[in-house]
Amino acid sequence: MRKILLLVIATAAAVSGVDEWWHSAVIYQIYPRSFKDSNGDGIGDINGITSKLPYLKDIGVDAIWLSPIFLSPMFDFGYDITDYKKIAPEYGTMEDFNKLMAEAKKLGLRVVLDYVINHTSNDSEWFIKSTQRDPNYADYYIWAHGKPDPKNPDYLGPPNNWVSVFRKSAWEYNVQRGQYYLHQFAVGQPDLNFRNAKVVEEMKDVLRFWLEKGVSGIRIDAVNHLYEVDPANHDGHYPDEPLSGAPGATPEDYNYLNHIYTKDQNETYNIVYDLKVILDQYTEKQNDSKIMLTEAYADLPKIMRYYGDKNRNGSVPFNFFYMTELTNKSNARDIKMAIDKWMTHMPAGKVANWVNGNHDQSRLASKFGVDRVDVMNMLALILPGITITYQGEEIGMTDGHISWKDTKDPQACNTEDPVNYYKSSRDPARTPFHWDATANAGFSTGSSTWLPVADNYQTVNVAVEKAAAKSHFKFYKEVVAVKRLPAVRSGDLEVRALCENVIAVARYLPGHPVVVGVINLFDAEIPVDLNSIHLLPRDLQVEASGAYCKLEKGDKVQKGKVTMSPHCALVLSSTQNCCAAPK
Ligand SMILES: *[C@@H]1O[C@H](CO)[C@@H](O)[C@H](O)[C@H]1NC(C)=O
Ligand SMILES: *[C@@H]1O[C@H](CO)[C@@H](O)[C@H](O)[C@H]1NC(C)=O
Ligand SMILES: *[C@@H]1O[C@H](CO)[C@@H](O)[C@H](O)[C@H]1NC(C)=O
Ligand SMILES: *[C@@H]1O[C@H](CO)[C@@H](O)[C@H](O)[C@H]1NC(C)=O
Ligand SMILES: *[C@@H]1O[C@H](CO)[C@@H](O)[C@H](O)[C@H]1NC(C)=O
Ligand SMILES: CC(=O)N[C@H]1CO[C@H](CO)[C@@H](O)[C@@H]1O
Repeated sequence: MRKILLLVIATAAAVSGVDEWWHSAVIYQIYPRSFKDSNGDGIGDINGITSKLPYLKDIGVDAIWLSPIFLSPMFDFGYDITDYKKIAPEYGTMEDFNKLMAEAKKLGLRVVLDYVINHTSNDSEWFIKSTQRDPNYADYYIWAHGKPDPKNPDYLGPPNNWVSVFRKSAWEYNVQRGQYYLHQFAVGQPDLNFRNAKVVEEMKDVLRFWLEKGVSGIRIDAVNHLYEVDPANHDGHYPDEPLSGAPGATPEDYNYLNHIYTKDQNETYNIVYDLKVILDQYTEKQNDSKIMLTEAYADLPKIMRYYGDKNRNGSVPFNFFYMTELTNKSNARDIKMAIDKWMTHMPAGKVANWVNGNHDQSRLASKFGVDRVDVMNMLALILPGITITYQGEEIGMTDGHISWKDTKDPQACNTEDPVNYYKSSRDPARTPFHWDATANAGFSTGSSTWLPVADNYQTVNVAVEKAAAKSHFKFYKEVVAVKRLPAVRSGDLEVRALCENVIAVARYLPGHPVVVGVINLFDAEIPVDLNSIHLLPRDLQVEASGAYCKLEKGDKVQKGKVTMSPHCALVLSSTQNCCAAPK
């Protein structure tokens, strides 16, 4: 029997005296523009966040991660930064930020910031000086000469065929400098040149600036877009990318090309390790373990390299496999495979993480269906490591419907297509948070909000779900409490697809109760027999009961028959400690 325990998922051992808080943590992503508006201008802000910290403390989250709050013209809502050390006025002031930090500290909440180094805004002082060829800034960005157009030799076209993530050429001509600059995203977001050591130093300085303010880590945006191919290896030119052959793609579409020169370059990993050294220095200096999260949509072996190895500490790369591999139709086997995939590829001793959504993706309740809100929240919380929750997932917020007229996302506006724009739009996942059933969902006292509030706010909101006997919110909070139990914090993992529609996730730690999460994906009741989970003791009690379960918290059941209501997600714990020999 002890064999199962050898299939140990090693959780990183505690080092030094520092509390490695993030090795089992709930990190809550706040999209500041849509969380809480404190001054009635229809736009969320820092003081709004501060006012809601007690809500987050009450749920039991460990840290908040803030999407960008820095000075920006907001062509891409803060992912285009003018000055990395200033706060966007529509979000507040540095004083407001300091107040947020102080309040968070008082409540024992940590703060993680977005660190958007793929590019600056084009109104950044660095960029303006670069267009003027100021010797200190001339090489801060990726500049290249145009290529004569074969049909019109007087016209210098873009240097090569590269396409922006937001469609069309990734190159924009700058008249002042007489050259093209690279922008992998919007025109107003020139890419920084990370082959320039001064740029790297500059960005390290930004990191130290925020660490000095006491933040507990960073999330690096689009990290795999940081480096482009080194032109020194291509006769001083940036070579064309090969065609992908994607059906239906036109030369203006990002998926028209195979991005071998603009993504996933080897230098990317080293910069991640280098930045982690700075975080580790502050871990020691402030006796507060600093986390680095990295975002990269890439294949699994590439993603795992961000974790680092024996010689270099790395980051926690976001696990997007739930979002990319699972749908509302996935069965128990599909879910088990998605979990196993991450756990088996992750290097030993590293910390796993589970992501159900973010500001770039359809919301959990829309992607997986409202029926599966408890299922996906429970999985993210009960599996080992870090739970990332995007604001609203805890109450099952769905995507809002945003008309073409109200559309704000540049990725959608750039389609210039009033019919199909919604396929590219990230606005539906960014609508304001639902606090209660009052006007603007309690998000703002203003006459309008930057994006319209989703129309189901009167039934899906914090106030209603807090008052209800059972709700997604109540279940979420119960499972956060379960995450603190020793077996869930640091125990071993066993995942079972018991049949097409039932999945069980057991967590064991010798000397402690076993915790098992059980899920019924089906729309009918299923009597579940957990006897095949041998190390699970016979007598169990309900620790957390999803919105659709008949069983209540505190109910006693035996492992041979657990009656699972349709779409029920349930957490049980054993009344005996692990791991007595099975009878
Ligand atoms: C650092 O923090 C840990 C955990 O919070 C505490 O136990 C330890 O005493 C602290 N060490 C120092 C040097 O302050
Ligand atoms: C920045 O780019 C935007 C278009 O995205 C343009 O309207 C604006 O004039 C540019 N600003 C500068 C300083 O180049
Ligand atoms: C990138 O690194 C990998 C793994 O170390 C290596 O196999 C590969 O050849 C490198 N690629 C380039 C273009 O240097
Ligand atoms: C990695 O991080 C740990 C914990 O902060 C630290 O003790 C260790 O020295 C670091 N390792 C390296 C190679 O920097
Ligand atoms: C699943 O999602 C698809 C695509 O979003 C949708 O058309 C379908 O109705 C959903 N099915 C269920 C059972 O929710
Ligand atoms: C993956 C990704 O797109 N990351 C960010 C890099 O910058 C763009 C443009 O500013 C952001 O929208 C992305 O979120």
